[in-house]
Amino acid sequence: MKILHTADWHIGRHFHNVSLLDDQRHVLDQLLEIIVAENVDAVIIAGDIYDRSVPPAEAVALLNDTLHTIVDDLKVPVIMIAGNHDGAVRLGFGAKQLTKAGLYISGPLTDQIKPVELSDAHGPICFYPLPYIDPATVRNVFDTEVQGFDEAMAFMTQRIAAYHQKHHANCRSVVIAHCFIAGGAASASERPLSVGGADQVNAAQFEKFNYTALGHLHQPQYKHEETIRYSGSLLKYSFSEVEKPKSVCLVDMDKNGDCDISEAALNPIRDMRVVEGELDAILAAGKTDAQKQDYLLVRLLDKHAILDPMGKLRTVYPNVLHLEKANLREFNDSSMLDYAALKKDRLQFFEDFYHQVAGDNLPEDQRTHIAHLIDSIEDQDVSK
Ligand SMILES: [Mn+2]
Repeated sequence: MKILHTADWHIGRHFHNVSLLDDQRHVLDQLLEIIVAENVDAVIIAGDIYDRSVPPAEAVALLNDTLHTIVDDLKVPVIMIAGNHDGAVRLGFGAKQLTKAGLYISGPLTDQIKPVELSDAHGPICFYPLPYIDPATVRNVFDTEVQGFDEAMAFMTQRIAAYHQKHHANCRSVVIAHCFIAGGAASASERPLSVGGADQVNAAQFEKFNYTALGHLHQPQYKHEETIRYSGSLLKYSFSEVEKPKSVCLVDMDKNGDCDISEAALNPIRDMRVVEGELDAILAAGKTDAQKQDYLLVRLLDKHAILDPMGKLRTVYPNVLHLEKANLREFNDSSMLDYAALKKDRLQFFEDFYHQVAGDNLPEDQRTHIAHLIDSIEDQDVSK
């Protein structure tokens, strides 16, 4: 069976106040092409379908169209779970009815463990969809005393493994979960599940399953074993991800449950990039840049003040979203109050200020000029 594993669509997300809906539609069209080209038998979406628990209407419409094409037109079943961004109850609307059509939605956690069974020529594969859970939810639903995310997930995976052993011991198994695997590489675009690393769960608890389709971490990666895997998000959702292209996982499972795994790239209309340099050089290079529409973070290295740098950059790069002045960043990093500095005179204060902003010493001619200026101001003060 060939399974397409994807996650973290975050449909409806905004980035620096720009809607990413067109970008999301573009890569979802590619995802549809991959399903056809690769003869995919089943699609897994491992949580964070929407970006918010109450998604905007256009986001609902885009998901509706996409699922309709996959399930109804292409006749490929979809199994999806609620992530920490989704409103589990809302996502699960109509779930029981939709199973008849081949759409399996796991909304809120229930005490029923019931796999989705899909078959290929070698027999059935049991898919166990587990929505995003926190320890309090597991305590409430199962009347147990689990503490922490790792214990809560271990409780669930042990229950699933025991159920599978009892009812489907000869079937292959896939678990779908939304969690932070300990040691995984995070990006700046995941919302923390709890503070201080207490949200991390051990990867080894998933080794009893033939494949584990994970969501939450936005970089494609695997932990512990190649079959315990994050597909990564649909798009780059932060400037921390500029170097990491996005993809979906294609999992070809054989009759023994062994998996041959590959990645299919997702190519956005607008990439996300960081551009660094002096304003004039950036503007000149931008004129021949084939990717002018990309979402940019610009890091300006100019030492002098510039009037309306954002306006100037946007004449060439319309989607500059964030601007940093590298020299001003140093200033911010070393802004601890230094009591010795308070004893300096006005000229020394200005020299320090110049050094922080320009990253260089005040030239002698300008120093003389400023000294005269300060003198004349101080003379006026005295005359009052
Ligand atoms: Mn996410």
